[in-house]
Amino acid sequence: MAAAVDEIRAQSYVGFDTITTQIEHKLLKRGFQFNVIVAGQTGLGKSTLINTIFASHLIDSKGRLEADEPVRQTTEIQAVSHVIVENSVKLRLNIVDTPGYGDQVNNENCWDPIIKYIKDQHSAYLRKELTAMRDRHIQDTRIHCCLYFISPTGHSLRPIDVIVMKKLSEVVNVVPIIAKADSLTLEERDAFKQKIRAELVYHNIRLYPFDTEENDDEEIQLNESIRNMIPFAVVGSERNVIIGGKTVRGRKNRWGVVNVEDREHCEFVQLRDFLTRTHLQDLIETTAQIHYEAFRSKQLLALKDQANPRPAPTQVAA
Ligand SMILES: Nc1nc2c(ncn2[C@@H]2O[C@H](COP(=O)(O)OP(=O)(O)O)[C@@H](O)[C@H]2O)c(=O)[nH]1
Ligand SMILES: [Mg+2]
Repeated sequence: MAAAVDEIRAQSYVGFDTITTQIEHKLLKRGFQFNVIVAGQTGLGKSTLINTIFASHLIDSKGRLEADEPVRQTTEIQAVSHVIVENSVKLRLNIVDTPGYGDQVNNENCWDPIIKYIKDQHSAYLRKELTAMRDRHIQDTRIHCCLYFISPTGHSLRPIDVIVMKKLSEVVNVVPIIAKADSLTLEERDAFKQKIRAELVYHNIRLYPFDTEENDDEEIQLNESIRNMIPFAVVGSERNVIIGGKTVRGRKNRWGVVNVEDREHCEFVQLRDFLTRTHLQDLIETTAQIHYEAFRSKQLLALKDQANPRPAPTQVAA
């Protein structure tokens, strides 16, 4: 009996279960695109951190390689592309560095260029999507993640952080980061993290990840675990130091050495894992489904209104 069933199965096998391999093959050939932007006050270590996160991969890139090269003050929004290959998976990484803000006497609208940059990418994508002869695969420059740097004061968010994070969270996945966490003790760090989470709730700032009705229990739990982790308290360094005979990325100070990649010292590894191992795909998907979709429908509605202007309300005689 069992043999007969096997026989029927063998005869009716058409092979569509290979679809996963087919998809994989196609995706591998095309490669993946991931675009990150950094934002926050000048001097918080934004340029340093992005160089630390992808340091070992940036050998063949246009980024700054040696710590001895002069530190360039970031003066304009600047995108640098890298291609990273791991086990035949190709990742095109675009890192967008921004000048700091918040150090002028008048900080009004200092965040505008960053918001504009993000919207410009959405608008470029939409334009390509709408052309009659659109490419089969559109080059994606939409920003998938914004790392937002918070000063390690240990007290609370600055008013400008509240305003800017709120604005940013409307157009992009924002991941908050406590910069230069080596200046806080572990107790101070944990208290500050809790304080910031409470303030985000108080100010009604809704950051990535977003719960949707389609999420299953596993996804809801995963989202909850991210919310309990943010903001990531990190340390960056472009220099190597030697600890116990091993060369590591670190910072030496009067009391000892901070090993950037030691989970006991800071949350750098957690942040890197989050970005590259666990949430890469979700950040990309959320950008397309939530942020870009919102932008797109707003633009298309505006276009429709332009084409068929609504009749002006008739004046009612008094
Ligand atoms: N203590 C400490 N200093 C850092 C850290 N990251 C960067 N720095 C230093 O802070 C200064 C400003 O860094 P930079 O990356 O140019 O900041 P940006 O203006 O935000 O891009 C440099 O002297 C860095 O060496 C950190 O995690 N801890
Ligand atoms: Mg910089």
